[in-house]
Amino acid sequence: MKEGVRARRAPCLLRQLWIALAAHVYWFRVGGKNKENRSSSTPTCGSSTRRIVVRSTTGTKPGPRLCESIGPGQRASAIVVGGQPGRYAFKSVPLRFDERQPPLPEVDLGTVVSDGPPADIAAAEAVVRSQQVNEPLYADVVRSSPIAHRRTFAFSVSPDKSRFFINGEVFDENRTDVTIKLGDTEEWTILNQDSQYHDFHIHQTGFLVTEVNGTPTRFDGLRDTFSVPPMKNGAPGAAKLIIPFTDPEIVGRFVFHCHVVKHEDKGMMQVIELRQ
Ligand SMILES: [Cu+2]
Repeated sequence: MKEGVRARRAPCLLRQLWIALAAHVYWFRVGGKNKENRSSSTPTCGSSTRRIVVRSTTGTKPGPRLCESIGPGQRASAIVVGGQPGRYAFKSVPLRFDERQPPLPEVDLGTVVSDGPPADIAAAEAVVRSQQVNEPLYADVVRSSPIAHRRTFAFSVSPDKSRFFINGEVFDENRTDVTIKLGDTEEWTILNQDSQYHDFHIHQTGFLVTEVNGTPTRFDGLRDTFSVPPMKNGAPGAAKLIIPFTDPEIVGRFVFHCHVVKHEDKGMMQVIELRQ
């Protein structure tokens, strides 16, 4: 397998059958170790926002797709049921990263080899279902928390692309951009006023994505990075987040920024101060 892609048989970790191809169970973890948004010809997993696809290369028809956008710094895990014994391509699918540029082409990420005795999928699923915890999901606790403040942050770029802004400002480590009280849960709207994806990333806490371009999402986990879609037809891309600033250990100054290194280095970063 190439960098950033691992697969192993993991029937006990089965949570959801995303793809039912045949008799083998695999656990896929895909992530961007490299935070650069490199050119499309760079065959590094997660080097830019991708869609990940698992497709049969031994059958006559393409297999179903696992659709998850993976931006710089993002990770995704999925359980899939593998195919008949054989070799399977693991690759990204073309993605228009920048509305003003042609789509990034498909990139080979690795090869999955399926062989050995079939896993007992029904038994694996039964084990997982028996492990359910009878407590509210933390994501649901966050989702239902009262919102102390609502804020909007617009991500934009100068015409010559030399400066990358959040709310019209470039990063200044001596400036505090946002002051927050410990214990508050806030709703942030991230607007992308540029033609390319920007990857919102915050230090010290996860966040829930509740809406993308006005459409509610029901992903039941917290993230630390999310690719905010680009501006289209004059309308900015938009992601709505709920962020719990509730952990006493994170009191102090920290940052949020675009996870594309070239963008954060050119100013797309701000300072939060979380106070007691
Ligand atoms: Cu960016």
